[in-house]
Amino acid sequence: MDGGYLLQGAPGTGAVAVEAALRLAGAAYELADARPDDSAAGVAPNNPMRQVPSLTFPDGETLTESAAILMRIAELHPAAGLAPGVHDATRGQYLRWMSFVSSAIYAHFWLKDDPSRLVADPTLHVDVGERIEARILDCWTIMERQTDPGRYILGDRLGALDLYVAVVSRFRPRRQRFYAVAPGLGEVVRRVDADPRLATLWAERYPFFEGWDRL
Ligand SMILES: N[C@@H](CCC(=O)N[C@@H](CS)C(=O)NCC(=O)O)C(=O)O
Repeated sequence: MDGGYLLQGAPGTGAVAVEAALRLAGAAYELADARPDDSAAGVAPNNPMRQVPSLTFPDGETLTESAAILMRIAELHPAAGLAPGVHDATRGQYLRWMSFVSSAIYAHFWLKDDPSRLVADPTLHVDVGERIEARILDCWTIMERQTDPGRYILGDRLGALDLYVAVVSRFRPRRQRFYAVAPGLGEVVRRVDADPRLATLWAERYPFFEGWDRL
């Protein structure tokens, strides 16, 4: 790893938000892509939840949980301005919404991606999926109403929260439906999508293919 970071991730997952933060921080990292549910591929040793992302830091510590990883990167690279400082007026809201995206929204995908984990009857799986998507849209609606973005969610500087929302809002029910319930946050994530510093990352790890925002 040569003193850099080692990211266990996969394209089109929350790991892409972590990659975005590392790139904006100017931090060198290596990728070890893995299928999230595949212990043989090496996910389980880093994350017993068999999920990505996990990030091994230059000091050898490995963290799981995307929100914690993003916040830790932000605090280790203060010059990148990815998070408000401890005494900044927006610090509380930063902590609040990072936790919210993780716990109220991202956590749903454990069931959304495989409803049989909690619901045995396969005839109910479509309904479960639709109800989860409705709940996710309710959560984005709440975040939209309780935030007042400038160029970015907490003000004029692109930070970890913007990266997190830009990536997680691409998961189902996809961006078109996100834009419909969260137009203000929608403007922010479009700005993040268009940031030239991230163009290569999106192209390589989460491309904007035809219909990406609804399929
Ligand atoms: N709480 C975790 C959730 C991570 C997560 O759900 N990752 C997905 C990929 S986007 C995954 O690995 N899913 C496989 C699974 O849950 O079995 C985090 O925030 O890092």
